[in-house]
Amino acid sequence: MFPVTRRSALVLGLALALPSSAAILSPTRASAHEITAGALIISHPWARATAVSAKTGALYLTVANHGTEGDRLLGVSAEVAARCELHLSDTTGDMMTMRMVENVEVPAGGNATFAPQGAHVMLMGLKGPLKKGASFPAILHFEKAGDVTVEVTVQGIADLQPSD
Ligand SMILES: [Cu+2]
Repeated sequence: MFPVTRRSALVLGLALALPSSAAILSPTRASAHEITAGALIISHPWARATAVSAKTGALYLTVANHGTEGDRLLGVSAEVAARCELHLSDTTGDMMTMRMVENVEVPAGGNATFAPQGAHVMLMGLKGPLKKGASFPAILHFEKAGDVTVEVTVQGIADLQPSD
């Protein structure tokens, strides 16, 4: 519990005065890096920093589906890039290849994981380098959950997992 001061009481009053529809329509922020949208919980959206001249980058996140119906990630939009593609990675020996897919399944009771060396959201035509410590918004387009805006944190260029 936070100490009840005159100031926090005022803030609380303001929050209660907001129309209740706003609370229902906007995704709930459970923590800074976990966003709930309907049956989906999106965690740790992050991207790797890029070299100054790089034209592509990669965005990673985990989508958990707590519902009883499957959903699908149909695409992603981010202003930092000309377009985003959904990519899967295949490793044969020490060769890694990427291929674009139309959508990524988020099964009921399961999840879709985008992580280095696996599936990722490819940022094509970067408008500038992604700098470590910065963040940018991205909109995830789901078949059932609709559009969900997340804030993507830029981490180190060689990081393998989200840091928070
Ligand atoms: Cu790729």
